[in-house]
This record gives sequence, C-alpha cells and structure tokens, in this order.
Amino acid sequence: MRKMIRAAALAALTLIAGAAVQTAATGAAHADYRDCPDRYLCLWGDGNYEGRYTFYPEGNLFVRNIGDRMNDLTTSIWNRTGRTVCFYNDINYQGQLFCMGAGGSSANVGSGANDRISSFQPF
Ligand SMILES: [Ca+2]
Repeated sequence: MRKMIRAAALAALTLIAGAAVQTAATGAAHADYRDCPDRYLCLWGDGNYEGRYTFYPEGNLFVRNIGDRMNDLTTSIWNRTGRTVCFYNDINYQGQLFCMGAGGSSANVGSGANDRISSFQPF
C-alpha cells in the first residue's frame, strides 16, 4: 500500500515536471529500454534500464544541470542519438566521468560513475 501511494505521488510530480520541461520525457517507474525512442538519450535511475528515467531528444543534449529529480541518480544509459555524449559529476560540465558513443549503452555505468551524473553534453 505504501508503495502504491508513493507511485501515485511520483506520477503527480511527473505531470508537473512534464509541463515545465516539455523537451524531456520523464517518469517515475516502469520504463525500460523499449520505451527509449529512436534519436533520444535515455537515462534510468536503476540498473538494466529500469526505475525513474529521463529521455532527451537529440536536439536537446546540452544539459548543464540535470535537475533535482535525476541528480546523482543515473545508473543505466542508452544513447540512441547520432552524437557522442559526455557525462559529468558536477553541473556546468565539470568533472568528466565518461563519454558514450552514438548508439552506445550501459546497463550499469559502474561504481566510478553510478549515482553521480549531474550534467552532460554532446560532441
Ligand atoms: Ca554529481
């Protein structure tokens, strides 16, 4: 029961976030790799492309602050864009963690980068 209430609250927050940031798709749970659209960069809060998520279209890959909802929470990534994307520990592209080539994916970004991403940009 407690879990259901939390899910409902997160869904409500997602609606608010969706209204504020129309370029990025976000959600609380139940997204997996099949929900990541072609030409999008997709980030998930849990391993194996599960949990909370945020999806960014290829034309909107300069994200200097990922925002409170996903800050320091990313564990898995699928880069379906045609660009290499580099990820950073801090906002404003500071403290590079790693870069992922076009079409790359990682079910778990590893202990050095897990739950650290705060910004990213394409190259
Ligand atoms: Ca960070």
